[in-house]
Amino acid sequence: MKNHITVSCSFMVVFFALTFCHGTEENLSIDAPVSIISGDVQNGDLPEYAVDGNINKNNYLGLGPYPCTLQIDLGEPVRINKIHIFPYWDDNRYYQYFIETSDDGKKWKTTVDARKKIKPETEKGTVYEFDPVNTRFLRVTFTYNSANSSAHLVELKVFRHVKSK
Ligand SMILES: [Ca+2]
Repeated sequence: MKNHITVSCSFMVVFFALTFCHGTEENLSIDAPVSIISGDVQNGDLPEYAVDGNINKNNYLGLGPYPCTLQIDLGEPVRINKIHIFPYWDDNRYYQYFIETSDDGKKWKTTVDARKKIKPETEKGTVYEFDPVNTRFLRVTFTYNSANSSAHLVELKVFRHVKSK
């Protein structure tokens, strides 16, 4: 019993330590509204699968044909400097895409440009860090898929810029 309590307490300490240390890693896009700008959502898929926090190969937004664009609304302008994207992965498949940001939904800035990427996707996704930008909206445009004519986005995470001390 004592060992059980000790183990439980250890887990709690680790849990709080991780929570505290990763407090800057708040995922701003989770459950944010997703709208489709161009392309058709594949049967059985839902736009919200792209931001539901579930990073599972069977939980993605299928959209096509490329080029196709989806938009995420963070609700208010926020300063961000990191995006973690998880396109679908298998074998040597890769996607090409770019991500635009906008604080007003009118003027757009290309913040991530992966239109020449040929590195295969993996379950780890791809992290992009960049100079902080103020944005409320993000648009992800897929321009190519090496496996077929559609885009498949398992998850996209957006992180707030936190000033270093
Ligand atoms: Ca998902």
